[in-house]
Parts: sequence; C-alpha cells; structure tokens
Amino acid sequence: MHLQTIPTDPIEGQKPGTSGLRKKTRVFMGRHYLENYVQAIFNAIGGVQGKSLVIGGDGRYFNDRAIQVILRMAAANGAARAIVGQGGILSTPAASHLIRKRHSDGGLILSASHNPGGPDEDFGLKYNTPNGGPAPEHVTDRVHAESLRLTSYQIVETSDVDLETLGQTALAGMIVEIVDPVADYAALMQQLFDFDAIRALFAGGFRMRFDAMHAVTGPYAKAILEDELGAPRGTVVNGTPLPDFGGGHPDPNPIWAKDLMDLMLGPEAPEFGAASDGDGDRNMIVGRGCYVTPSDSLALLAAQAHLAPAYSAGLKGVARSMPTSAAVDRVAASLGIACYETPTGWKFFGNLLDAGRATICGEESAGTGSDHVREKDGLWAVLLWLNILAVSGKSVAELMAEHWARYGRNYYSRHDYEGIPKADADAVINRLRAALPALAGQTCAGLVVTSADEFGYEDPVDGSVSNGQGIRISFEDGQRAVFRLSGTGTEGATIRVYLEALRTDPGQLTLDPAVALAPVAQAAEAVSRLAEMTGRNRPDVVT
Ligand code: G16
Repeated sequence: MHLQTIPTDPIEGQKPGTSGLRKKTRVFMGRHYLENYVQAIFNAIGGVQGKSLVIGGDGRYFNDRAIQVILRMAAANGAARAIVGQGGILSTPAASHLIRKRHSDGGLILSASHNPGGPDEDFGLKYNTPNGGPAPEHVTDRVHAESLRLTSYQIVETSDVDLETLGQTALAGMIVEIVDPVADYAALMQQLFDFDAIRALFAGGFRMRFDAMHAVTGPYAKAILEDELGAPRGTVVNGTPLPDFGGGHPDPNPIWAKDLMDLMLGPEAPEFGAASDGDGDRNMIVGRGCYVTPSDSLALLAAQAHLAPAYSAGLKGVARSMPTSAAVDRVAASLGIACYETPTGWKFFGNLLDAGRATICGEESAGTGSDHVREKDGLWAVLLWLNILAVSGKSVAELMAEHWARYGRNYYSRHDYEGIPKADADAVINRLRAALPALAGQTCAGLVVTSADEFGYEDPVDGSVSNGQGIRISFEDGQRAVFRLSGTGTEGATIRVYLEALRTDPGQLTLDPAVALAPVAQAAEAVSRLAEMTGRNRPDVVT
C-alpha cells in the first residue's frame, strides 16, 4: 500500500448543476474523471486531513467502484474516518441524517437521482456540507474553480475495502466504518411520526402499495412499512435495488410509475399508493382514484402536519421553489406563517431550515421534506401522509376535496421538452428574456399578462444573490407560466414549462386539469413561440 500523487490535467465540463455533477456513466468512468472531481471537492473544502466523511449512494452501476476510488483518495488525503453504508448503499435523506447525527465534516453522495442507471446511462456525485445539505452555490463554484486548476490527485494503491461486513477496518491510517444504511434513518422516522396510529391503520385492514422502482428505498420501505408498521408482505414492490433499476426510469411520476398509477386508478386499487426515486429523496402520492400533484401534496402536508407528533406545535414557516404552485402559499397565509419562494434546488432551503425560518419545504419536482434532515425525503412524505390518514380517518380523495374547498385549487402541470439542441433552447429563453420588459399589460392568446420577470433570489439569511433562476409570467386570475432550463439532464437541453391556474369557485374544483390549464397553455405558447422555434409540437413528458 503506498501513497501516489498522480499528475492530471484539468477536465472541462465539471461544473456541478442543480444537484452536484451528473454525467453519462462512461464519462465518470473515463481516465482521471472521477478522481479529478473528488480531488477538486477535497481541495475546495480546505482538504480532508483529519476529517470524517459519510459516503454512500443509490446502488446504481459504478456505485461500488466509485466508492473504492473515493475511499482510497480520502485515505491518501489524510481523512480520519469514512462512514460508509453497507454495500455502498445510502439513500440521500439517510446520508443527510448520518452526516448530521455523526457530526461529520460532510458527505459524498453517489447518485444521478431519478435518471436511469447503467453503463450507458447516468451517474452523479455531490458533496453535502456538515449540516447534511447539498453544497450551496459558493461551495460548488469553488469546486468548479478547483477542477479547472488541478494538476494532480492523491490516491493510495491498495486492495478493495470490504463494503459488506459491518464494523470497522483501517485503510492507510483512515478508519472505514461500515454501517447499516437503514437503522438510524428508521429510528429517526419513529421519533417524528405516530407509529402506533399507523400500525393500527394497517391492522385495521388499510392497504397500500409502495413502488421502490428497483431503486434505493426498497430496503428502507420494507424495514419501516412492512417490518415495523405491519403492512402486509408484498406492500413494497420492486424493492430490491438494481444497478440499472431494472431498466426503468426511477422517477416517481405518473409517466414512469405507470403500473402504480394504473393500479390506483383501477378497480383493484388499495387505499394509498406511493413511489420514490433512484436515491430516495423524491416521492409520488396517489390515493384510490386520486393522484396528488407534488405542489398539492406540499400544501396538504403543511395544512395537516400538526397531526404528526414532530409538528404538533405548528410550523415555523414553509418554503417552496419558484416553479412550485402557490397552493402552499394559501395555507401559509391562513396559518399566519412565513412562506419563502426560492430558486429550484434543495440547497436553497438549507439556510432557511438551519435558521429555523422554515419547517417544511417542497418542490414541484416531487420533493418534500422538513427540518429533520437537509434533503428532501421521499419516505418521510409517505409516512407523514400515512400519519395524517391514520389520525384523520379520511381518505386521500376526501382530504384533497376538503383542502380545495377551503383553500381553492391550484391546477398544475409541467411540460418537458427534452433533448433539445442547447443553442435552440438558449434561443427560446433568450428571446423570452428580451421580451419581458414589454409584456405586462399585453394580451397573449386572450389572457392579460399581469407581470413578467426573471426570478432572482436574495437569501434572507446570508444575503447571497442568485439570478437567472427562471422566467415567470403571471396572467389574470392566478394563472401563471414559468420557463426554465433543467439543471439535471445529461444530454442536450430540457426546457421545462410549468403551468398553473387557480380556481376557487366550488363548481370549478373537479375539472380535468388539462381543461383548467388549456388557456394558460395557449398563452404560454403564444408568448414563448416554443413550438415554432424548436419544431416540437408537443412536450415529451407531461406530469
Ligand atoms: C434536483 C434537486 C431538486 C430540484 C431538481 C430540479 O433533484 O435536488 O431540488 O428540484 O433537481 O431538476 P431540474 O433542474 O432538472 O428541473 P434530484 O431529485 O434530481 O436531486
């Protein structure tokens, strides 16, 4: 075993996106690529000498190999301890919890989230800070700067570490501690929720299906829902994490979790359905015959969270990303608590959570979470829903109907245009940006524009400013279209168009969402000329 300093050249294109660095797996497997990025992270955080790091990932192809490289580099860079999930597995929220619980100096999470996995699919790596949250922009900017001036990296030459056996071993002076990936996280969930009430719910015959999509939440969901809460065996389906997620797209939405949707909207539907994504931070909620949009789920959870022990004293505030619907704003107004609007990306919630300004946060991209960790948390959302269902005794459809009757309904849909040549996508956004100053007051496809701007955010805690965070155009009567480029894709560009329409009239609460959103969809096309400029007449994915 000996320490090596390997000469390398800076690699272009290692700029972290919305959530760390995501690339094709083969890119990460390329010569020096992973090593460069890991060394850039270490350098950007002032080195790892004497530090402890949490390391784990979602089990996708290359997860195990990448962890061996990271461990050898952490040892070579003088780290004192690496806390690794058994088999290299840690869901993103479980990793966040472990970083916090063990007071470690941060963590490296290996995942490309909901993107497919495999040698020809996607891989990703992100650094989370000691508060357990994704690195904020000033840290990822530093990582990028380091990656551009790297001339060498440190690694020890040694045989592989056994990732399967629980306990401690040593690697070139660094302690490697292999931990159960589920136990600490399951204990945290038990503290937050009324497990007795949920247990009684299942004992009374309540049935659900949890689709783990062959991704990381399988072992977590089986341990908590089936072993701990008494849901019947088989409640968790697709529960074994596979390196290629069974060839699927582990994104919990009605398109990619179609089997679950078909079940829940069909005659054999159980009371409740849920799914989570590749790394376990996203969730989908669907009741019998009733799909709940992520924005509505956030609003409902904020309105009913007091039914769970951890939130019984009320919420300090709530936060949502800008493209997320304003449904939660209406709940916050009624509760008399603050509601923050942040750019897309969970990292923007970190300061609000740390400062105790927000308790629950959420995003339209199927992420909800609270101040229990610093990541969104798929199973947490499922358990909070179960807690609310158990204590209220109502069904998902009843809860949503009552919610809309009280707060109004923010109809919502996201249209994704994928694999667009980057120049074309930039042209659409640049043209819109140029048109913004003259838009207010104009009529587009019959709707009057009430305001139009490009979203910028000043963090209320540290004053940092993030500009260029999406174009938002509000129309009359609570209708809104938002345009932004995805920050998580690995091929071409994806334009996301987010559509919203508020209805408060009791007769308007059960419309087909496509009908309720048709006017704003037409106005969005009129104002953006997206179809004309990209040649795409319809979105690739509608959620
Ligand atoms: C990541 C971030 C989320 C964010 C999403 C946006 O999700 O963690 O906070 O909402 O990206 O994705 P895009 O830029 O493609 O719209 P995840 O689940 O991929 O980590």
